[in-house]
Amino acid sequence: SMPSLLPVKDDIATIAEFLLEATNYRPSILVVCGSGLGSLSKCLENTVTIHYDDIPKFPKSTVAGHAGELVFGEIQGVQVVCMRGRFHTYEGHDIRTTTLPIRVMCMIGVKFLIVTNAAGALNDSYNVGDVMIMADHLNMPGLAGKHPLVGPNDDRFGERFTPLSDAYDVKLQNLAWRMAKQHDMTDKVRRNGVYCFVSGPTYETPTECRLLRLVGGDSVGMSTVPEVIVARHCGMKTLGLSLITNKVVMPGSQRTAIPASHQEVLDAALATQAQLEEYVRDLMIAIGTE
Ligand code: CYT
Repeated sequence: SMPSLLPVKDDIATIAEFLLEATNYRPSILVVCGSGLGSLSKCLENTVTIHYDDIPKFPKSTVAGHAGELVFGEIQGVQVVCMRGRFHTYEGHDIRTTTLPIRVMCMIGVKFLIVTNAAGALNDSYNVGDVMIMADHLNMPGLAGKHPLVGPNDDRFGERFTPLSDAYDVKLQNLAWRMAKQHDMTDKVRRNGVYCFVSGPTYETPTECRLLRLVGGDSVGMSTVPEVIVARHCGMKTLGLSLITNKVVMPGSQRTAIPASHQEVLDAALATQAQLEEYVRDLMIAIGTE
C-alpha cells in the first residue's frame, strides 16, 4: 500500500493511547447517546467516567442536554463505552472533528456502534416517543461535499471508497425488532426507517420537510450520519436508533402546528427514557454476547 502522508502519532492516536492508559476496559461496543439520552449509560456497572475536558486533544462539547463525558463500564460481562454528548457541525466543529471519537474507539478495539439521536418525524404515522430503527439515511450535506471522508484517505482505518448500501447492519436491525417484541414495544418501535441528516442549527422549514418526505425520509435530525459513515469506513457494525421527539411542521399546517424547540426535544426524551434504558441495555447484552 501507499506510504501514509499522515504523521505517525496524530490526535486520534494520542487520545486512544490516553484512554488505554486511563482504563483497563477494552469495550467491544460504543453507544453514542443523543440529545437527552445520556441516561443510556445508567445500566453500566463498575463505571469509569472520563470528562472530555480531561482528555488531551479531545474536542469540546457545547450543547445543553449533552454532558461531555465518556462512561466505560460493563453489563453482564459485556464491556461498553458510552459517549454522553457528541459533536455536531452546527457547533462550528469541522465535520472530521465530529467523527474523531469514532476513530479513537476503532483504535481501542470497538467493533459495534449503537448510535442514537433525537429526531423529528417526517412520517405522519410516527408518534412522539417512538423509536425508529434506522435502515438507511439521506446525507443532505454529504451530497454537496460536506462529508467526513473528504480528503486524503487514512489507510489505518479503511479504504478510499466505502459502500453504504449495507451501512445499517440487517442482523442488528432484526435483533432490535426481536428485542422490541420481548419488551412489548412493537407499538412504538418502527422498522425500516430512513433518517435524513441536515446541518441545523435551525429546525427545518415546512418546504424542506416536504422535500425530505418526498424522497422517502421518515425522520430528520442534525447528527449521526457522519459518525455512521466513519464507523462503516473502519468496519464497525452499526445499529442506529432515532427517538422521535417531535412531529415536523409540513406546508399548510403552520397555523395550528407548534414550532419545534430544544425543550420539546428534551422533554420527549425524558418521557421515554426509562423504557429506552432497559431496551438499549438488553441490546448491549445481546450484541456483546452473540
Ligand atoms: N427535530 C429534531 N428536526 C426536528 O424537527 N430533534 C431534530 C431536527
